[in-house]
Amino acid sequence: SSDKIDLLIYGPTKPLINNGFSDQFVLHKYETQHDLERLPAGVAEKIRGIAVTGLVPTNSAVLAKYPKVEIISSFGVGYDHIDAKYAAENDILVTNTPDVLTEEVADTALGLFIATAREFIKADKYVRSGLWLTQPYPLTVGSLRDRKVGMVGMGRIGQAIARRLDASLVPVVYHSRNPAAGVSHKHYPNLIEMAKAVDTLIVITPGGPSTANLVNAEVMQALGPRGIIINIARGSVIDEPALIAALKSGTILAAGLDVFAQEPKVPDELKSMQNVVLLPHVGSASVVTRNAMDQLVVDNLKLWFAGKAPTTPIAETPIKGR
Ligand code: 8YV
Repeated sequence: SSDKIDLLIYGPTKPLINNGFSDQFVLHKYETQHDLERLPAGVAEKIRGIAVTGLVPTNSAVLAKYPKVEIISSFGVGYDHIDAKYAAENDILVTNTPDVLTEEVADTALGLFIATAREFIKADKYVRSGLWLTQPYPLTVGSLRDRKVGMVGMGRIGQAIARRLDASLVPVVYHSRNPAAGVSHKHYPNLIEMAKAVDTLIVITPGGPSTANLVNAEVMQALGPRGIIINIARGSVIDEPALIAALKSGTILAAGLDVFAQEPKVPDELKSMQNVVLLPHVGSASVVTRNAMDQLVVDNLKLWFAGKAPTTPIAETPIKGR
């Protein structure tokens, strides 16, 4: 009946989201932008909320089809796949899923850093191949013990990574546009200057146009031949062809990558390199953390339609005044 609330569930299927709503809601589920074209006539006009369940493009061309949409509840802390400016201009509230994934992503970042520096994946292959029977594994050139980390980004996840590095007695500094409140580590307004002063970059800054190719050839040159780059943010933040060239030429030593420019496509050149560790975008991908993220996507929508303030609005679309 007309008092039901029509929701578009857009993106990969998530059982906790599909099963999270009472029969007060009518769910319309579409996985891809191509699938959306099969939405029956008249439905788009009724949609009042959208759950975006993955990194599906939710640009103004998509959003313009839903004149009555009030809220977009997006899965993931990063929302570079959503046109937040369009949402703000059109009075659409956008929520994401921060906090519940912070420690998980920070765990992954530290693990990826150690695995890259200490060659865990190569060493694992060494055991399996039986080579250990012939001779011990060579000492690793990489170690956390003689490193200094420059964080590219010092938001909630960056600070959780820095805390882990503090506990590990690894010196930390950071680059971000503005100093982060309450952070005592040294701030570098200039990324090149920081890259010169450290030998490791851990990239944990939002994606999108403002950070596209932020870590470029010049930054890699400044980092130098001991350089290790860990990316747990977005593939777009690093100039990927420049990274491949820098790894090949020895401009830097190694890289640990959880994210790529054209996921799930990973350049063959990277796959054939021995000095990289490659993960399939699993920073937050445990059952416990993903369940918490799914639940937050559901809760934000339910709160809104119950006339309450959703928990985690993005900065561009504050709750105040709604
Ligand atoms: C998800 C992420 O893999 O939170 C993010 O920003 O990148 C990950 O947690 C992503 O949202 C895709 O589902």
